[in-house]
Amino acid sequence: MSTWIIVVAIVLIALLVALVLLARARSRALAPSAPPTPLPEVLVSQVQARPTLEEEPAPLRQRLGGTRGLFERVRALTGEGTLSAEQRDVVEEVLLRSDVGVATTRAVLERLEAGVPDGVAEGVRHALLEFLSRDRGVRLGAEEGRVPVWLFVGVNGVGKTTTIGKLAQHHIDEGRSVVLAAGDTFRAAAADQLEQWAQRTGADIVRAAEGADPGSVVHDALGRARARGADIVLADTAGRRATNANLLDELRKVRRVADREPGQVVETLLVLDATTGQNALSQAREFLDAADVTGIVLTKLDGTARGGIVVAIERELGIPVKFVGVGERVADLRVFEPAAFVDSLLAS
Ligand SMILES: Nc1nc2c(ncn2[C@@H]2O[C@H](COP(=O)(O)OP(=O)(O)O)[C@@H](O)[C@H]2O)c(=O)[nH]1
Ligand SMILES: [Mg+2]
Repeated sequence: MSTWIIVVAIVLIALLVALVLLARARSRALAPSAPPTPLPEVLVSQVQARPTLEEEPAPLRQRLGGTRGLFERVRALTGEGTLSAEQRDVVEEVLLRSDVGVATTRAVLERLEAGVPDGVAEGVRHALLEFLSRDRGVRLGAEEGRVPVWLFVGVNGVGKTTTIGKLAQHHIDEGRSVVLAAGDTFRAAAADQLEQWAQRTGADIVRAAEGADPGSVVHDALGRARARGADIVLADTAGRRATNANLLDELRKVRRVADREPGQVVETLLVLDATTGQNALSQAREFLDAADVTGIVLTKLDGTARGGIVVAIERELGIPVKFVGVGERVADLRVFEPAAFVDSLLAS
């Protein structure tokens, strides 16, 4: 008897559920269908920028998406021969907005005014390449019996430590043994960050307690490198001090130690953050006097940077950009290649 009651109850409940579902389906069918909501732009760009898991280098034009977007109006200019007034205005506005800077923009326009036989975009491409024609090879070897040192300088937060970590991986991939010198002793966290890179890449590291003399860290790193027959020392430095004069003095001292036997500074790389635009230029000028800079590393060209700053820096400072950072992964540190860079902005 009770079994029957349960069976009837289940059947009734099932009927009830079916009725409710039917009613909901009908009301949905009758309701006017809402127009599909477009994805907000910001979400789209985040999804596109999401790093993939593999370390395959993404095409440069994709990493430089922001700057490429700015150059769209130049790429769209048609016609050849002479530059019209409207075309001139477009080129001027785009170059200025992309941080090429006033002086360099003027120089590009002068060249275009002489004629654009292959079209405006091609003319701009040529002019920019002309300003990026320095020798940008890096030195890996030192004198007999000395250990080559790459010294990294730049203000706090520009990407020095990250760049060192990425470069350590590149050197190791090419078969060189690397010693990292944690010369930013301003905060313990700076050495911790470098130590993480050492663990990740298999590089050796020399570090000291917070507040220790950065010169002695570099000195010890050189001793270690020589004892172990390491191929290169990558030396981190602090990007802040109580006053700027202090910082530059300290850099001079660190440099002297790094350049004394058994060490030899073969590259002093000034790291600049591309997103700071024209500010990066004035920062650079301060460091140039103090540090004998042999090359620039321009980081954060992905994101909101306006990549024309590469051209401004190289033309106005006369120092070659040797590496660019286009993201946070190891594969995002690239040897700077002007043709690939300019093509990624101007080729259709
Ligand atoms: N998007 C992006 N972020 C970067 C790049 N290089 C460095 N960063 C980030 O910039 C921040 C500061 O870097 P860090 O190496 O600590 O700067 P440091 O103070 O000069 O040593 C970190 O969050 C890095 O991940 C780059 O090329 N692109
Ligand atoms: Mg650092």
